[in-house]
Amino acid sequence: MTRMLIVGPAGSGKGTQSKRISEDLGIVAISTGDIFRVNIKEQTELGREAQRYVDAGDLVPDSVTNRMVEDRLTWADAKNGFLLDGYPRNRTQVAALDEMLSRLDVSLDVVLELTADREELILRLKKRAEIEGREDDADEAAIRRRLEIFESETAPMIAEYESRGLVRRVDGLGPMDEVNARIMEALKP
Ligand code: B4P
Repeated sequence: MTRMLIVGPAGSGKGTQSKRISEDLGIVAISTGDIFRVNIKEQTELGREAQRYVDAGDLVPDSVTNRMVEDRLTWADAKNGFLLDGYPRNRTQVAALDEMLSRLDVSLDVVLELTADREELILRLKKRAEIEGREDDADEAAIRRRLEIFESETAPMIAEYESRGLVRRVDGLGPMDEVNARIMEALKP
C-alpha cells in the first residue's frame, strides 16, 4: 500500500505521470486540478467558486481546496493507498493534510518531485493549449502566475517535506517513457 504525493511546477508532467504510476502501483490518482476542471465544466457550486482562480493561474482558496480533498480521501477507493497530484501546494495545505492523515490514522510514504527548466515548461503548456484548449494554458499571464506561485509557495513546502526525509527528486526532462522509468527506479525501496 502506498500513499504518495507528486509535486512539481505546471508542465513538469505531474498529471501525465500520475496516471501511469496509478496504473503501475494500483492506487487511485487524485488530481485537485482535474476535480476543479470537472466542476467548472459542470458549473457546480464548487466549480463556480473555483473558476476565476483557475483561469487566472491563482490558487483556489485553501479552505475550499482542503475541504474538497478531505472529502475525497474518505472514498472507498483511497483506502488502499493514493497518489495526490497537485495537492498540497503551500504550507497551509500541508498542515491541513497532516491533520486529515492523522484523523485517518495513516501517514505519507513518499513525495515525488518532478523537475524541469522554465523554458521547457512554457513550451509544453503552450503545446497543450493548442491541443486541449485549457484556458489557463492559453493565457501567458496565467502561465507566469502558476510558475511564480510554484516558486514562492510550493517550493518552500517541498523543503518542509525534504526535512522530513520524504522527497525523491526525478528529472522530468525527456520522453515520457524515460521519465516514467526514472520514477519507477526512484520509487524502489
Ligand atoms: P493542475 O491541474 O495541477 O495543473 P498543472 O500544474 O498545469 O499540472 P498538470 O498536471 O495539468 O500538467 P502536467 O505537468 O502533467 O492545476 C490547475 C489549477 O488548479 C491551478 O492553477 C489552481 O488554480 C488549481 N489548483 C489545483 N490544485 C490546487 C491546490 N492544491 N490548491 C489551490 N488551487 C489548486 O503536464 C503538462 C503538459 O506537459 C501536458 O500537456 C503533457 O502532455 C506535457 N508533458 C508531460 N510530460 C512530458 C514530457 N516528458 N515531454 C513532453 N511533454 C510532456
